[in-house]
Amino acid sequence: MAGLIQREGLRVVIGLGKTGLSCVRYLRGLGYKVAVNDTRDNPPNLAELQAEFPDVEISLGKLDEHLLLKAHEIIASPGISINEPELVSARLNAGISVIGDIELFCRAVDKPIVAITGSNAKSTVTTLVGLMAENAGINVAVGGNLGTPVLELLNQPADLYVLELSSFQLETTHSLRAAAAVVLNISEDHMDRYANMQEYHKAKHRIYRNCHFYVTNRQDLLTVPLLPDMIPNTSFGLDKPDLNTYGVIREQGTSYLAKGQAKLLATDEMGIFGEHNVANALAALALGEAVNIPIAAMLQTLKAFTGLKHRCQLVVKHQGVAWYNDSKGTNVGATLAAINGLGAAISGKVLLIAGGVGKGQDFSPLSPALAQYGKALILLGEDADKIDQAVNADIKKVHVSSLVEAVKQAQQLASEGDAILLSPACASFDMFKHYEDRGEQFVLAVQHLSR
Ligand code: UMA
Ligand code: ADP
Repeated sequence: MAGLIQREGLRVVIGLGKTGLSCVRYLRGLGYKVAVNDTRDNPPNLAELQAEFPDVEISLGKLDEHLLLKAHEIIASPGISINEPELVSARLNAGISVIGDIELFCRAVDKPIVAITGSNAKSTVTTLVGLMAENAGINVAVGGNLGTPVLELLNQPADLYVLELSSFQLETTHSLRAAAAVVLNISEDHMDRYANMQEYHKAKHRIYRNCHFYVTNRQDLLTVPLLPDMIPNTSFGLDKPDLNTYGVIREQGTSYLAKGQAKLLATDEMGIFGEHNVANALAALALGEAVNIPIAAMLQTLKAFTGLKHRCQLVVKHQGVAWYNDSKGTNVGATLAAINGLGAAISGKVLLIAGGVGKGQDFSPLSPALAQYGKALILLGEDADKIDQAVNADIKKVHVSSLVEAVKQAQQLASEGDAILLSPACASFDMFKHYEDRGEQFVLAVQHLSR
């Protein structure tokens, strides 16, 4: 009976991006009355929504307090802050619950969920765990912040779900009971949405609530939850592992992924490179083991997987200079991993192309890595000046107004053995549609030069 009563209440979906549309479809499929509110005048998916659901009320241009107050429950897309005054008022003054699509998903699903968050490496680790399960013959569905809204995963039943969850998605989730949960790492990001690092940290740690097993990064204490010791857990790190934890054993010049004293795979047999990806592989192994993915399938996956597009991807080697596309490097932590990983692996120096929308970050942590490995810093986009002022390293700094110009400048400054790295440490939407667009434009410009 409770279900029937609930279905009578209006659901207001905020946002008409991918998430919003998937929520409307899901809720309408269950028989709920739905209205949509988007702060944009012309949001994506508007025509599609109107064609599919002509009777759904749509309110555009601002948060519509009047409509929100009529809701039984509000479903907010991750792109809208739940701290907007209209949403705070709906929650606190009118007692209306504000949830997200992940919450709807968790209420509907009784199969195990592997839940993955972190400032960086979420997509890589999520993809790895998904492929490991698939290669083991498990009926797995993979989605979340990675790209496919979770409610779309319900269209095809699965025995295991592997979800990438952002801090925004976790803020509106209450019923997650992950079979295995991880915060991979924490470094500054999204400071335009959080008052401070503590708030961001708190949002990320919601992933551990009611989990059955958790994995932490023992070299990043911000990933360790304050949970009772009775909850089974393990850790990963680039150091030598303790009994039952994951780490790296180094023997006669070779490094091995290891669990306890057991050597599992030489790191140079992995398809992805760099120390950060060794950490990512260890995290994936720990999560996979927690949901019983056989080790043979996991190791096979680590050998075969060569990485996702736009993450430290080699574009071309031209006249002894290697060009890398790390357009997904949208925060300082990711860019640092790329500079340090590449810098240690090449004979020459790194020329970094960076800049865009900095989301309120402090860029000064880039200084030591650039001082050690950098030759030039080529800056573009909204926060180019901020990066310039924050980076204190004895390297050449050049300002450009387009990516094509950045590529030309980089080519002129590079010499044999160097690597040119697009890893902006910033979001892309001041100059590009999204990070994929930025990466693709970079690849095109590089290919044009090397023809
Ligand atoms: N927006 C408005 N007004 C609104 C609603 C949204 O202006 O009323 C704007 C937002 O500020 C944002 C844009 O619209 O710039 C998109 O927001 P959205 O919530 O509609 O986004 P979706 O298209 O539904 O995509 C979201 C995730 N986007 C965000 O969190 C911003 C996607 O992650 C995710 O793949 C998708 O759901 C499926 O789960 C993208 C992302 O950038 C990749 N995530 C951030 C990150 O990885 O750093 C967290
Ligand atoms: P996310 O989904 O969290 O953004 P991705 O796997 O897409 O993570 O990688 C994003 C960026 O972070 C890329 O630039 C990638 O090179 C970098 N990266 C990958 N793994 C790590 C790690 N363990 N630590 C820091 N940066 C990383």
